[in-house]
Amino acid sequence: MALCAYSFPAIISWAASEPQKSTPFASHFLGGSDLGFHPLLKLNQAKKRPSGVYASLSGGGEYHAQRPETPLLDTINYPIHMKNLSVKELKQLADELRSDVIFNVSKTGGHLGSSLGVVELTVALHYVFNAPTDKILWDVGHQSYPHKILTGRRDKMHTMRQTNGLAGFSKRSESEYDCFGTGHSSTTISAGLGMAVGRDLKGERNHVVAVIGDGAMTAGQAYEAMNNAGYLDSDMIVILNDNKQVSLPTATLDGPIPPVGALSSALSRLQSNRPLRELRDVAKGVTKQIGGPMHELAAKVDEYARGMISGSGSTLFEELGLYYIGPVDGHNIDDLVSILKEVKTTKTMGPVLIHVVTEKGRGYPYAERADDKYHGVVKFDPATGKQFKGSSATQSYTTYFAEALIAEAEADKNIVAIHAAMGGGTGLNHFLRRFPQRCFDVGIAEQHAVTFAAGLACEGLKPFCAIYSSFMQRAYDQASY
Ligand SMILES: Cc1ncc(C[n+]2csc(CCOP(=O)(O)OP(=O)(O)O)c2C)c(N)n1
Repeated sequence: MALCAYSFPAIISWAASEPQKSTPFASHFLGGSDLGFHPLLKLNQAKKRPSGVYASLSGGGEYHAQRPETPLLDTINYPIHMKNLSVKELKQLADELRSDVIFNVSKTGGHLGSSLGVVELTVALHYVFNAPTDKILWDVGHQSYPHKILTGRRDKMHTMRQTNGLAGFSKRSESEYDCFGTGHSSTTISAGLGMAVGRDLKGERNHVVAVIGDGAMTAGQAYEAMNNAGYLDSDMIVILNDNKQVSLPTATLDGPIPPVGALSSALSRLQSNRPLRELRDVAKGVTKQIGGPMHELAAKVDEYARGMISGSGSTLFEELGLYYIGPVDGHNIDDLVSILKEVKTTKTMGPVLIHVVTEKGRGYPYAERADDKYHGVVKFDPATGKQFKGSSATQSYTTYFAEALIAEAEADKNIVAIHAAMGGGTGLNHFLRRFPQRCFDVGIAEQHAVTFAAGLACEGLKPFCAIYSSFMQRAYDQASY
C-alpha cells in the first residue's frame, strides 16, 4: 500500500492548499409510533418563499471595481449594532455584506464561494444570538469572512492571509468572536458540545451554535460528536449547511463532481420530499385555525411526515438523538430568523440540528456559474469575475505525481487510487478521468481512507492513498498500526 502524504505542493494554486499550519420533552426521538407534541414542531412549518435577489455592487446590478456603497453596513461594526434592525433592513444588510465580501476578496484572494453561501445565515445568527457570550463555531472556518466583517474586523479585511494580517480561518487569538480555532474540518460539533457541557457545569445559560458543511459532515468525528451529543443531551444547535458540495471543487477537470457518500443522497431525499413539505403545511393550517388541543393532531401530521423520510420513521440525526428541523432555505432571512428565535427561546431542548440549504457562490453570478463556485480564488476583477492567475513555466509536483501514477496504472491493473475530498489538490482528478472505476473519493475521511486502502491491499490490489501531510495527521494511527 502506498501512502502519499503531501507537503503542500509548491506550484498548484494556493486555493487548493488548505490551512497553512496554520425536559419538557419526553424524548428527542419521536418515532412514528411515539407521537407527541414537541415545542419545536411549529418550526417545521416555516413558510417557504422564493429565494432572494442577487446582491450587486451597484443598484443597477453591475459589479464594479470600486468599493461598493454600503450605507447600512457602514453603521455596523459589531453584532450589537444590528439588534434594532427590521427584517427588511437585515436583507439590505445581507446584500451589502455580500458586496463587501466580493470586493474585499477581489483584492486579496481567498475563500469566496463558501462565504457567499452563508451571508444570510451569518446575518441571521448574529441578529438572533448574542456573540461572544453565545458561541458561534464555523467548521473549517473558510466561510467565516462575513462573520469577520460583522465582528469588528471589517477594516482589516484587506490584510486577509497576509503576514500579521487576518487569518483565513477562525482564530481564537484574533477575536473573542472566534470561540474556536478551525482550519481542519469536522471539529465543531465536538468542540461545541464541550462548550455546552462546560456551560452546564458552570451553571451558565448561553447558547452554542456549530455551523458545519455537508462536506465536513462526512467525517467520522462529526458522528462521534453527534452520538455523544444525543447521549449527553445538553442544549446545543448544530446547523448543517448543505450546499451539495462535499469535496473540494478546486481544479475540477470535467465539471462539477456529484457529492460523494450516502449522506448526500439522504439529504437530497429530505430536500425533494414534496409530501413532507405539503404535510407540514397542513399541520401549520390546523394549528393556526384551531390551536390548543389540535396541536396534537398537528404533531401527528408532522410525525407522519417524518415517517416518510426514511424507512425507520426518522432521520439519521434523530436516530443519533438530535431533533431535526428542515430543510430550511438558507437564503431566506425571514425563515432563518424565525426558526433561530424559536429554537433559542425553547427551554431545555437538547441537541437540535437545523438543516439549512444554501448555494455556494450565491449572489455573484460568476461564482454561481463556475464549476468550482469560486471556492478559492486569487485576486480578480469584480466587474468581469476574471481572476488574475499567473502562468507557471514549470510543472507542479502534483502533476508529475498524477502522470507517473497513471503511467504505472496503465501497466498494472491492480493499481487503484484513493483521496479524501481532495481530487484537485492531490492530482487524482487526472487519475479519475483515466480510470474512473479505480479512483475513490471517500469524503473528508482521512482515517477511513487509509484503512480502506489497507483493505484493498489485503485483496491484492495496490492502493495509492494521497493525502496532504497536514490532513494526514488524522490518519497517523491507521498508517502506523
Ligand atoms: C481534515 C481536513 N481534510 C480536508 C480539508 C480540506 N477542505 C477544506 S474545505 C473542504 C470542503 C468542505 O466542504 P463543506 O464543509 O461542505 O464546506 P463548503 O466548502 O462546501 O462550504 C475540504 C475537503 C480540511 N480542511 N480538513
